[in-house]
Amino acid sequence: MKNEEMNVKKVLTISGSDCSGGSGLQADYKTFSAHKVYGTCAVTALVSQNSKGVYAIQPVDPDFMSSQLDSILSEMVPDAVKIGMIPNKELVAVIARKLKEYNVRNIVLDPVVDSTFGQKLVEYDVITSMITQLIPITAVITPNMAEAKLLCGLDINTKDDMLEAAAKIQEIVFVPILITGGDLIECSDDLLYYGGEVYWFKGPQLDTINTQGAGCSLASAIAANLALDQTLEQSIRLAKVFITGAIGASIDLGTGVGAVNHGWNSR
Ligand code: PXL
Repeated sequence: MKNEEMNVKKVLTISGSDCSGGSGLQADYKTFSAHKVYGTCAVTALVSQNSKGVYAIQPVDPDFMSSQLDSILSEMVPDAVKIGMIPNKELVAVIARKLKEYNVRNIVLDPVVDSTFGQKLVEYDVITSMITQLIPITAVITPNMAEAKLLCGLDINTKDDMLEAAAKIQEIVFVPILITGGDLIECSDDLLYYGGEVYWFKGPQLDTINTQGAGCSLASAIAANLALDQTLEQSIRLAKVFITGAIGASIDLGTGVGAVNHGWNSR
């Protein structure tokens, strides 16, 4: 049977490589497999890290990024795209240009800035370039509370703060905004905000530090669900269930921050 007949959905991740396997494109690929979609990847950077910290970052050359995207997109337009760490504005420009050239849709952008350990993964002007060039073509952006603060300048500690921040970000970019609430104290509810409409996706605050890859995996699960023809709201709802299970079954690597477990619901 050919792939077309089996109707395998394809999802592209444009992300950094995390050699420790917890986050970045490695987390995205595990998420894609758990959703039974076919993954492709255009690597933005090689990140040397483990459960205790980030030690070196090697961004790819913009021409190489352009070539990776041509290689993939000239042959196979994906059903959805997940974008994670983009280390510099030159790469933001290439990615935006190529996604527009190939008219790619269902783009989920996780505006990654810091690693789990608080170290910067991207240059300071990346957010501004994303706002002008990349965010306008996305189906949803998925900032955590710290990233949302960078987008709008407001301190975010509570659910009310999340609402205020989302409304402010909406004035800057008119696309759906999902602010993830993993850093809330009492719960980890996520807020979807679009055009004044508000949806809360409820989640418990789980008692673990092993959350490496949670943000990456949530965004790639949303992309996988969009590829599988779910609505945005349903894609987020399913992704929230997936990531809550994966954090609940997270893997203690024994040294620093452990990783979420993508296989939590398979045998
Ligand atoms: O979790 C954010 C993130 C995204 N992408 C890569 C990373 C990290 C965190 O360390 O290494 C490649």
